[in-house]
Amino acid sequence: MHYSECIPGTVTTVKAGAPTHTARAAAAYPGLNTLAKAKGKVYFGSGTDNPELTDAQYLALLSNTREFGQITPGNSMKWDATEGSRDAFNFTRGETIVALAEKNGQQVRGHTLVWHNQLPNWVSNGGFDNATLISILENHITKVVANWKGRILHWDVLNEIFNENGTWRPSVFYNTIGEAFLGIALRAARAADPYAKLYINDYNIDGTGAKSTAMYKLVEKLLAEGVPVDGIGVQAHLIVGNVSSTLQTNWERFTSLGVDVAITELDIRMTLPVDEAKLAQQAEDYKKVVTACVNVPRCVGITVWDYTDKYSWIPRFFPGQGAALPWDKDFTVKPAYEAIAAALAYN
Ligand code: 9MR
Repeated sequence: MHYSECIPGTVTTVKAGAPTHTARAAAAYPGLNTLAKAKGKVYFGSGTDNPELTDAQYLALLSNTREFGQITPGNSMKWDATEGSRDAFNFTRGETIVALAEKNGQQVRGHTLVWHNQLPNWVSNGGFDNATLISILENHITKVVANWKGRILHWDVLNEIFNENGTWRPSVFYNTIGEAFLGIALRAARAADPYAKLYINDYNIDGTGAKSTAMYKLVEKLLAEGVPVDGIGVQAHLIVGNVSSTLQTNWERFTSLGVDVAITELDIRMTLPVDEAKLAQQAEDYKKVVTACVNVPRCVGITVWDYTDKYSWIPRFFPGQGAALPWDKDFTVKPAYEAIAAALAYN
């Protein structure tokens, strides 16, 4: 039996000679989102991006709510996409993703309001004084968040604010406004949409370490000051064979503060070419991440940073590496898929 026969609307062809054992295994599961919800999670989701939506095979599987109950726009809600020039907003591409999610019955994670990257030149090199930059920041957040008010489950309000050693990452916001920009941003987001849960999102905060401790201490401090923060986003851009053994401990520590944790951009990359041993190790690594989330009650959901290797960001940013996602570039499931499903089903 082919995978395409088992799950209609996902795969239309199976290449002759392609391995089918994992495809058959996948057909034995009811889908990752179904399994995640049965475990008490809010969703299993995927990142996506506007250009990929013209790929019918891609779109059909992305829209399958048995697999994905949540989607995140990979680029189209970022500052460069939404406010390319001052106070001139464009919500078109972001709206395409939100409307798709609503049509499918999926939740949206809004990504991202304040980031040092994909920030237009007019902001980063504008030479604004403190008061002006605060008003620019508040205006951006207020207008973007209000535009999708009531339609966004989580907002990644702050993205990648720490250096690896836990000190503040320099950015036009930090350099001009200082640490106060964090509370200003979070309060503006809460005021514009009281329904959305507000997240601080970062990478390399998977396991314990200096950066994770900095995140923990920041959230503790913000909460003590009455600043609204509902969750910590653990991006989880990981490397095969190199996944921390302290995921659960770290996420328990985060949630002990009274906030949620979401795994927001999960992928586990390998040095190419792909071989069976690497795929097997990758499956083990995915299992580790998913099991840790299952074991932490306030780990609310897992989002892979797109679901197919066809549209992964990894080869563009790390030449010679890739194959980081549970579906390969031909939309065939890898051993990682079965490992995720099993971790959700049996833990
Ligand atoms: O997936 C995004 C890719 O298409 C963009 O080219 C890139 C540009 O910075 O951003 C990628 O997404 C990033 C996310 O917004 C924040 N965490 C790291 C992700 C991978 O770079």
